[in-house]
Amino acid sequence: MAEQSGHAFDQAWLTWPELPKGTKGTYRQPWMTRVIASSKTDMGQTASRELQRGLERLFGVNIEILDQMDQGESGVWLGTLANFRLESIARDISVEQMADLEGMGEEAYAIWPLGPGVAVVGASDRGLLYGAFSLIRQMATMTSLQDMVGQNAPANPLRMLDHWDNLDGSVERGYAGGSLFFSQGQVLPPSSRLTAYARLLASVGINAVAINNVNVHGEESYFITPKHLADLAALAERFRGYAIRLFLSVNFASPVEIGGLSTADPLDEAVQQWWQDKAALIYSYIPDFGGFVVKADSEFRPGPFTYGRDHADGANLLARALAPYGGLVIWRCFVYDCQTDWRNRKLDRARAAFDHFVKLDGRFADHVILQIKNGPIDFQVREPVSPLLGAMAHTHQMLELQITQEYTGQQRDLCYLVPQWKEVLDFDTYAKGPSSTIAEVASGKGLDRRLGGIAGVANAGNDPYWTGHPLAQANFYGFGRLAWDPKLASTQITAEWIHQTLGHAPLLVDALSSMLHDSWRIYESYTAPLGVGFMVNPGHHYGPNVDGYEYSKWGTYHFADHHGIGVDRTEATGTGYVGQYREPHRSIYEDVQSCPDELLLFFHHVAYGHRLGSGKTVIQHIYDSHFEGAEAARGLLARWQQISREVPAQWAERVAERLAWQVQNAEEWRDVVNTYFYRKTGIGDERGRFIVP
Ligand code: GCW
Repeated sequence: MAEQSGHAFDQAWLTWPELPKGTKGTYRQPWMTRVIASSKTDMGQTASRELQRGLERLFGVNIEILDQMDQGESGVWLGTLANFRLESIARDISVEQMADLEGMGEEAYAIWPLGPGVAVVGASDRGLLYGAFSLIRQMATMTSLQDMVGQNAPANPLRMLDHWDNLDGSVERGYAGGSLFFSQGQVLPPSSRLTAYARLLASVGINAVAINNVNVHGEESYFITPKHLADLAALAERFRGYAIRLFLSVNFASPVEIGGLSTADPLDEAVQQWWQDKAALIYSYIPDFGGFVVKADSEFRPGPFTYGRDHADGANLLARALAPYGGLVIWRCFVYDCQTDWRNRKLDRARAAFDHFVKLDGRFADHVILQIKNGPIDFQVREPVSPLLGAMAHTHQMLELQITQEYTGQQRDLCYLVPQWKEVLDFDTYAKGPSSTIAEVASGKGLDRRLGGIAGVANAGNDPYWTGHPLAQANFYGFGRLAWDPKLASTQITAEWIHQTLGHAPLLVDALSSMLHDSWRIYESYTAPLGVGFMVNPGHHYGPNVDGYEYSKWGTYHFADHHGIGVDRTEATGTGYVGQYREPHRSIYEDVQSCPDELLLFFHHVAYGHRLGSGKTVIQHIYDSHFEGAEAARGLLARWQQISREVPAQWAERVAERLAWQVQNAEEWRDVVNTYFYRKTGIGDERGRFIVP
């Protein structure tokens, strides 16, 4: 990997830059140079080595690992609750506290005072690994030892990354080089790069990874056969060392395409047997195999509809095969008609997931989790929250976010998504009355469900910085942290990432944090206005093309004419989509006066002279936001130049290069969008700025 002045780029947020001298004093205690590794399992040893590495880097001293703690000594003690009790060192910790930790599940950990030192206690070895990373993270952000004390467990059972990687090494919607797992038709053998990746995942608590594209075609359909299983098992083993379970995306038509059967009908006995045999085979190679991710009847992928069956039939077929081994079926709800008639304004793609799935509530097997995108359309910079989340009281569900920036700048433009995800997670569905937030619903707790979680479409590849744009690492990091604890403040997540990745200078931390925090709104302001979405170039989805999808079959329209713009999704006069929400959202969105400005064109078709809540007309808002957005994009580059000397030169250059691209992109968006609407409406900019006539 590229290295410069001791900065190994592939360490990302595990770089752990040395703490400034003054801070070291607070922590510099003689006992801190000793890690007592009480757990002797492989994972326990991994945790100890991480802690050793973290402390060495943060404090710039050598740290020794000891097997046990001698009488009267202290240190950073690391072990499981079982080890803790056995060593009878638990004098300051009450029986209740220990029982508490035990009750929080195997992934929980505690940080407890131990004499003058500190103990990191895992409910299991997995908890221990998370505890070790937590101690380092908190030291890197200079948290006092008193403030670290306490127990911690993940809010979400499943914290997952979905890779859209293909066997030829390409990555669908990937903006960070090629696949980490595949190249030229081969599954790559586990490498040090894979270990580095697994460490990054474990450090933020990711515990599941699907490594292949949900669009499963051709050779990837054979992943569940002996042709590839031994190679995949080697990857699974490497991930296992970091408490991560491997999942695979599968092709619903496999029984036909690779099995020689004449049907893939979920109610056909031979098909059921076929999947059961496959499950047995997979588990003989990968004993802790996580399960299948399935995209069915969506964007030309096969599914149960071919056989006149529904999605419960389809998902249950696979669940029955995996259930004996504890495997899960993660069934995606991104199901809609992509061959729609754009001339029919009553058809509405936004309705599709809810219309397909809600009626199936109660019919899904226990091992099925429905995976639901955050918005009803497709990962736009601004969308309302999907009304399907929380709408099925008897079905396991999880949230799907897109970390890879398909529609949010493709890791060329800076767009920090943590603030967007926070808005989604905090949205109240009212599923069980007030405070049924998306965070509660996704975790399963809000619906009294056992399973649940958050999946993110991964944004990393074999790029030396992992993510193309080095600052896009913050999205990767932030996703993991929010999946662990959706209540974390985005400012805290950002600070953690900067301290662990780049350094501790207050100027750097403050200025970079505010750049990151401004970036989503900036991106929103120069792209599609007021929640209307999809004014992108067809196919690759980067850059402006206002009518790119307007007369196509994909179901993503803005309906701009010379009078007005937007999609009427009201119950009164539109597609009725608004009716999928519970109150009070239904009334808020239905009424053009109460609908929030940023979603106005998603829900309503209005005249260009319509006044927004902000007091501006729609057309003036379009002009202002695009002029200001392009200006703010230029500002990001200037802001970076102020702080870039604080980071390694190559890093700084890569970021500067991306920010310069962003300036061009933002100007192109500004000019194309403003010109389009000026020509459509004939209404000039109140402030007389230049728009091409
Ligand atoms: O956002 C769209 C993408 C497709 C993707 C699809 C999906 C993997 O443009 O590339 O396919 O969503 O989520 O299935």
